[in-house]
Amino acid sequence: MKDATPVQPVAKYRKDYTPPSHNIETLDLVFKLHQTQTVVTATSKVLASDGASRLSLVGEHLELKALHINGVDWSDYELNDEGIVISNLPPEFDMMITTELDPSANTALEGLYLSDGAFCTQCEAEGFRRITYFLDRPDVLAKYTTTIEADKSDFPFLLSNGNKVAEGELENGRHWVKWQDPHPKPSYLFALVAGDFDQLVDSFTTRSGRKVDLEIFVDKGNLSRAHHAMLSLKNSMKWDEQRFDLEYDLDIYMIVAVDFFNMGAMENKGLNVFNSKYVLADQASATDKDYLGIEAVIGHEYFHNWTGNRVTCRDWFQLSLKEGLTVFRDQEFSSDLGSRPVNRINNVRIIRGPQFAEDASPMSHPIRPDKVIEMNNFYTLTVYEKGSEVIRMIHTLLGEEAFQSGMKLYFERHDGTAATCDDFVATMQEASGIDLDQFKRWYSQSGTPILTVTDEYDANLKTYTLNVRQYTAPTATQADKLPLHIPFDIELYRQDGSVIPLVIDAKSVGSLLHITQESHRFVFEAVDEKPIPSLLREFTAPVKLEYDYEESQLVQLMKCSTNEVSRWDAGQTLLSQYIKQAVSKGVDIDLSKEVINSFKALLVDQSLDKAFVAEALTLPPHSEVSGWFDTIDVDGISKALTQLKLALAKGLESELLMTYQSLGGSEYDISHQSIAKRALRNTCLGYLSCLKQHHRLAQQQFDVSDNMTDTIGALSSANQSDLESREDLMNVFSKRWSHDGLVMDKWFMLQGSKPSADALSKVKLAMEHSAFSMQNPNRVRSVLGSFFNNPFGFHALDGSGYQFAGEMLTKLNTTNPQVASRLIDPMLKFARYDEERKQLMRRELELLRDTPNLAKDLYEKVEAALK
Ligand code: B3K
Ligand code: ZN
Repeated sequence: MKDATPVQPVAKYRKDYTPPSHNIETLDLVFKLHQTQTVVTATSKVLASDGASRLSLVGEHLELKALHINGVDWSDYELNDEGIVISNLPPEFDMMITTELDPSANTALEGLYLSDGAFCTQCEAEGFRRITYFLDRPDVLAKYTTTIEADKSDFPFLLSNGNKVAEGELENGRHWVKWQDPHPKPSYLFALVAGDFDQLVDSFTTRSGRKVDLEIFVDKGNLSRAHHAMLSLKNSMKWDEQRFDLEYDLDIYMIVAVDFFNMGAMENKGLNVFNSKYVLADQASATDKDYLGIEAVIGHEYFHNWTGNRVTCRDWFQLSLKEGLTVFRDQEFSSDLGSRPVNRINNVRIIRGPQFAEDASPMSHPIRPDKVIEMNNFYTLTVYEKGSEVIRMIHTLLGEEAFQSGMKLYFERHDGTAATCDDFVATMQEASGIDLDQFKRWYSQSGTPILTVTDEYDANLKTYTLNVRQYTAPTATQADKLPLHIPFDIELYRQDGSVIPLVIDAKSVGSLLHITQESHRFVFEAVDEKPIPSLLREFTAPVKLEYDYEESQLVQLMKCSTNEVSRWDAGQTLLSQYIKQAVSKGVDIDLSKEVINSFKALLVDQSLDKAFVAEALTLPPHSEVSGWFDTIDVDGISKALTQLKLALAKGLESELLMTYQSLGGSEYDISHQSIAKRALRNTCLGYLSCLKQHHRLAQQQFDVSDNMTDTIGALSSANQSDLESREDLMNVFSKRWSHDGLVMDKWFMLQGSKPSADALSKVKLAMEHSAFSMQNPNRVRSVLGSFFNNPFGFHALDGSGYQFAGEMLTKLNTTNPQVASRLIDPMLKFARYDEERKQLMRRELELLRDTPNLAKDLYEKVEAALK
C-alpha cells in the first residue's frame, strides 16, 4: 500500500499529449466484494502500438496480489509512486492483474467506496486507478465484461455497465452477476453498484421501435419520490430523438441514487450514479427548484450517452468537448420543455456572477485548459458553463439547421472514438461552410472580454453610429490577448417603442453584428430619430458590456424590448447603476419614481409569465455585485443591497401585497404555470418581509404551506429579514425533518447564510445536529458552502470566519480533498478585499500551504492564489 500524493505535485501540459503505448481491446473484471478487502481480478487483451515492450500502468491505494502475462507469473515489474511498470513484454499478450482494496477506508469517494452500506464507484476523472492498475486515460477504449460477487442478503442488486448476461448462486449465501457492455469505453465510464434498493421500473420505446428497460434504484422507502426522475428520463430520451436525431443504444438504462457523492451525477454507460439530491422529489420534501434541477441533471447525464460516451475526449484537457456541449444540450432541453427566457436568464446569471468571478481569479483558465495538476479541479464553471456559451455562439453563428448538420457530421466522423475540441469545430465549419478559424480562440483564451460601446446620432444625415471596442485584460497565466470573434446581437428602438430596421450601405442587415477586430464602427442609415439601443440581446456572447445608458433609456427598454431577456437585462442594468453609485460614493439609495413605476408595471402586467416577473424583481446577488469592483467593499455592497430591497418593497408595497394575496390558495401541481405562481408569490413575500407591518406573513405562510417550495419561501424570508419568528420556524422545521438529510440540507443552508454576525455560531450548532455528517458531501456543502459565501459571517472583521474555514479545510484535506477544493474558492480571491481582510485570509492560506500532506487538489489552488 502506498500513498498516492507525491511530495511536490507535478503539472501536466496539453501540449505534451502522446498516444498510448498500448491499446487494450477487452477487459474482463471480476469483483469479490468485501467491505474492507475487496479483490479485483482484471484480465485484458493488450496490444503494443509501436512494438513497445514496456507498459506503465497507473494505480493508487492498491495492493498488488498477482500479475500474470500469457498465463505466466510475471516478476519483471517495478512498483513506483504512480503505479507499476511492466517490462519485457511481447507485442501482444493477455494480462491478468489481481489487486486488493479497502472500500471502507475510501472517504474521498473516488474509485470503489461505500455509500451508506452500498458499494458504488466514481471513476471520472481518474478514479479507475483506485480499482486496478490500468491505462486510466480517456483515449484507451476497451470492451468490458464485469462479474460481481457478493453476499446475497445484503447486496441483492449487483449492477454494472451494459447488459446482464448471466447470474448464479454460490455457497455461503453469496451470489454473482455478469454484465457485458458491447460499446468500447474509456475506464472513466466504468461503474459498479451493489446494494439493497427499491426499484422503479418503466420502459421507453425508441422511435425505431426498440423497447428499453428503465430502472431507477433508490434507498428503501423512497420509491414514491422517484417518479419525477423517471418522467424526466423519458422526456430526455424523446427530446434527443426529436431535436438531435439521437436514439438510445442499449436495451437497459439504469440510474442509482446514492447519498454520498462528490458531485451531481455521473454518466457511466448504461448505469448512471446520481447524488440522491437529483433523483428524489415529492411535494412535501422538494422545492420547484429541486424538480427543475432533477429534470436538468437527468437530461444532462442522458445526453452524455452521445456527447461524451459514444464520442469521448482524447485527453482531459478536452473536457469541454463533452461538458460544454452537453450543458448546451441540457439547457436547450429545459428551454424547450419550460420557459426559454427564464432558463436563459438563469444561465446568464451564472455566467455573469460566478463564472466571471472565476475568470478574474488566480485559477482563471480557458475552456480548454493548458496546464493541470489535479484534473478534478477543472470541472469548473468555465469548462461547463462558459463552454456551453461557446457552443451556443457556434449555434448562433450557424443557425439550428447548419448546427444540426455539424452534429451529424461530428457523429459520422468520430462515433466510437476519442476526439478533440478542434475536431468538433472542424466538423461545424465543414458542415456549414462558415469560417470558425478566429472563433477558435475562445477555446484557448481565458478571461472575460469587455465590449465598450459608444454611439452618435446625426439628426441631419439620419445616421446612427455604434463604436464597439473589445478588450480582454491579462489573466493569471495569460498576459497577451488576441481579438475574439464575438457575435453581438442588437436592436434599435424609437421613443414610441417601435423597432427601427437596420440598414448599412443602403442594404438591410440582420440584427447579428460580428465583432472580430479590436474596434469597429457601424453606421446605420435611415434612422429617423435618436434611437435607444438594445445591446447584446439574448446575451449572445459571454462578455461584459459597457455602455453609458441613461435611466430613461433603460426604463423604456424594460417596457418595449421585444425580447424578454433584454427586458430583464435592462432592469438589472438600471439597478446596477444605483448599486454602483451607492457603493463607490457611499451614498444612500433613493430610487426615482420612474424606476419604481417600471418595476410596478412588470409586477401588475397580467400578460407576462409570472416566472419571468419573479426574475425581473430579483436583485443581483452579493457575489455578482462583488465582481463589478476592483476592490470588494463587502459591507458597502451588503448595505446597498439591503437598502435597494427596502426601497423596492416600500415603493411597490400595495402591488406586492395584492400580487401575494391573489396568487395564494391554488391546488398544488408542478406545471410551469403553478411553478411560476409560487415563484412570484415567494418573491413578493421576500420583499414584504422587509416591512414591519408584514412581518407575520412568513409565519402564516409557513403554517399553512402544503409544499416545500412555500415552506422554504417562508423560511428564507424569515432568515433573510432576520424576523422574530425565524428561530421558531427553524426549530419546527428541524424537528419535522431531522430524519431526512436531504431536506435538512435546506435548513443547513439557511443557517450558513444567516445575514448577521452570529452566522458562525449557527453553523457550529448545525454541525452538532444529528443529521449532519462531515463525511457526507451534501451536508458539508450545505453548511460550509453557504457559510463560505456569507458576506456577514465569513467575512467578519475579527477573522473568525476565515479561521474557521482554515480549520475545516484542513480536516477535509485528509478525508475528502475534492470537496475541500470546491469549498476553498472564495478564499482564493483574497487579494480583491480590503487590507485587513486580505491579510487575514492570506494567513489562513499560508497555514494551509504548510499543512503536511496537502492534497494536490488544494495544493494547486493555494499555490496559484499565493503566487
Ligand atoms: N462527468 C461528471 C462529472 C465528473 C466530475 C469528476 N470530478 C458529471 C457530468 O458532468 O455530467
Ligand atoms: Zn457532464
